[in-house]
Amino acid sequence: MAVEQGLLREWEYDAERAERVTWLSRRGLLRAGGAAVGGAALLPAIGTAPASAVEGPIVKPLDPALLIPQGTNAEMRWESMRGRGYLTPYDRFFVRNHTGTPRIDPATWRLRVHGSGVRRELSLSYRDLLRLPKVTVTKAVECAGNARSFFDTQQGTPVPGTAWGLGAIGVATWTGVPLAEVLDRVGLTRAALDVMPVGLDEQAVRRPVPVEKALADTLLVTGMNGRRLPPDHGFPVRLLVPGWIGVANVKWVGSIEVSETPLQSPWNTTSYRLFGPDHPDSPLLTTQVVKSALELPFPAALRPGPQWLTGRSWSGEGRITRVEVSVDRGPWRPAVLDRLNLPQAWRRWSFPWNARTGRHTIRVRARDDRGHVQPDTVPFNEQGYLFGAVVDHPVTVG
Ligand SMILES: Nc1nc2c(c(=O)[nH]1)N[C@H]1C(S)=C(S)[C@@H](COP(=O)(O)O)O[C@H]1N2
Ligand SMILES: [Mo]
Repeated sequence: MAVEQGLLREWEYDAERAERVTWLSRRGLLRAGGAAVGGAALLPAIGTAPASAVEGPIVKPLDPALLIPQGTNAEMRWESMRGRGYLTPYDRFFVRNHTGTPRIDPATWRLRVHGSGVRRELSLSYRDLLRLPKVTVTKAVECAGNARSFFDTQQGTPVPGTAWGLGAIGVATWTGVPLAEVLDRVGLTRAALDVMPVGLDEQAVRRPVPVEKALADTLLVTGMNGRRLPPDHGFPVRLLVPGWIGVANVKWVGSIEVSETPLQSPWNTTSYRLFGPDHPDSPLLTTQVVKSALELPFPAALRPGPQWLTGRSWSGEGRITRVEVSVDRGPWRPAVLDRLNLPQAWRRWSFPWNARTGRHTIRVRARDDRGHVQPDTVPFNEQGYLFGAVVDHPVTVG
């Protein structure tokens, strides 16, 4: 279980304490409670009986200074992260809803775990779940289509789908029950293969993860940034699949199917794969690629003179080890990296720039500890996923 052991110390290092973490790992403390819930929770599941949910638009206020409306979704404004702490505050955390946000009553909600891959079915209430051992981790959730608009504006190959800039990402502390704890209680069969959480939204958004990933570090999340998980982000319970594309992190989970045979849904067959001539095998998307963003509006306007450009870089597979900046296609120069560098989250950096009047292009490229470096272009795919190329950020100084 990947618990961030160093979380508290890293927080103390962080200057901005506004979204201070209050829920640190209580795994030890909750052990006894976890054992006690076993008996009460192991009631046979009767039918599916999902909580009835009324679905509507995004619930939280959408401050135009913090978020850009994108249909049923909202994109974080990167300039709203300048000078902020490590975490993305709730008020500007992006929202990606295929349809809308269902309002779910935790009193009637149940989580049903079933399928050919479990020895006995299980049905948990919200209270049952809260009594299981919990951990807190700091991880990014990022849409597979983040930065999709650059397929059009930078590579001249428009793609359908939400035309995100770079703001379909956020980093939060997620508090939840390791999915392994629940799968322990149902008892996996030897041949258990796929684990599919099903959302209680209109389309029942669902996408399987392999049992290995489900057992490794996947969480059933009930808390975000030290508070109860908000409706738009999946209340009462969402999945956190660290490092994987956004859609794996299914919100409003009502049931989980464990199967001995491969599971399919629209979200792993007709979408969230790479389609196109450059991808003859149509690979399934799992982990996220390396990206970087400046904490500036797009395009940006700045005053002339010496100043610090700031931004963040991230990777779905690990930690960021190098960030370089190029002005007007000049030489790549290293940025100054912040010490705090959590895997599958992001790393903040800054770059000194003496801005001269005129139009400029700022480019940022990062490298992760697996050796992945942001390329200049990415091969086309029809649905515009994983745009990890260096972005040309237009800046006017005057
Ligand atoms: N049930 C459900 N889960 C979902 C979605 C959805 O529409 N319905 N959207 C997915 C996608 S595509 C992304 S990118 C993330 C976004 O999480 P957020 O809205 O908390 O930022 O949730 C995922 N989980
Ligand atoms: Mo997404």
